[in-house]
Amino acid sequence: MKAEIIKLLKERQGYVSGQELCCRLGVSRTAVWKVIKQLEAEGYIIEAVRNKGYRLVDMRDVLSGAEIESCINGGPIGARVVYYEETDSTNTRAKALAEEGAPEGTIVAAETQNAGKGRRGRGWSSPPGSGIWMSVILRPDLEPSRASMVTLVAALGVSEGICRVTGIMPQIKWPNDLVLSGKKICGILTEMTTELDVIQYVVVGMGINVNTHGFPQELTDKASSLYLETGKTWKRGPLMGAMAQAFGMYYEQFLAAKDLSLLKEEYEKRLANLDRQVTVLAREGAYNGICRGIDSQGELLVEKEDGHISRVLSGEVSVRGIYGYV
Ligand code: BT5
Repeated sequence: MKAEIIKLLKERQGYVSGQELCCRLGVSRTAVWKVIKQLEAEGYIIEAVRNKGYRLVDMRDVLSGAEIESCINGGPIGARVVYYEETDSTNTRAKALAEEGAPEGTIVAAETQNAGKGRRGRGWSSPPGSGIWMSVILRPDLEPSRASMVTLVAALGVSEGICRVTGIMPQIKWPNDLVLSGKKICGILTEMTTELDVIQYVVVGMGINVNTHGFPQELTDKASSLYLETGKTWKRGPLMGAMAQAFGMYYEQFLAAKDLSLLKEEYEKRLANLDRQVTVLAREGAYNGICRGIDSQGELLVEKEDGHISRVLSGEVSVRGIYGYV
């Protein structure tokens, strides 16, 4: 009910009458009034005028389950939202919920993570009040070997969601980072559980630095935030809604093709590495080449000095630009 009230207040330019809220939600005026009081305590600024009703004047950057739900506008991502003030890692929580049967599209988000995870055992800095730390449970009907492509689909969705809200389009550093001015503003961690070679679920975790004013010393050279790049603070709920919608749209296209053939062009438009020199740190040794895009399986195409194109599988290697972080 709370999410529906927030949504109605946001959609309406003017007043929403108490009567309308009661009728739409099938609850008493007192119940509506109680929710309005709760919302005010959380940071929504609501004007109440006798005989007119309630009007949302402004709001702080509130993050809550109801706020996130109110920002979801259909599509496969966000059918259910689970929110924690604090948790260890939203990926860990999402995996536990998936084991219990949580449906595809469930979003698990937290105000702060005390054990945020990066890839290969690395950590992810997730302080309160500044970022989006969220994981999405997916249950794609695909061969497990195709699941790593979901990371690229998510990167595209997050980039597009940010673009729709802020007007700036983060570039993608293949396969899992979003960058602005050569610094990382988002990282993605995809984890999968299979049984008898069938995907049980995929959890895609996204960490986005939104209103971060500063980073721990070891990150200052390579990390940035939407605030630092735009000079403005952004409300996280609408950003999450836009990301969920864009990710959902691209995810449906990915499922239809079972690969990235429909998304390759869109991905390459944002690919920070494109036509730039990259160093591939392969198991058999490092080599240099020019990035020529991705193929329909999401592999990075790297042209070696002898003109041969090698296909780099995500997870097998890491790619670093020779100059700077990108
Ligand atoms: C990633 O790993 O970039 C994946 C990060 C995924 C985080 C999300 S948050 C929601 C969900 N729940 C989780 O527990 N995780 C996911 P990787 O490519 O391994 O990068 C990790 C490295 O990025 C670290 O070793 C640091 O150097 C750097 N780093 C840590 N925190 C950062 C931050 N907030 N912003 C930018 N860089 C950061």
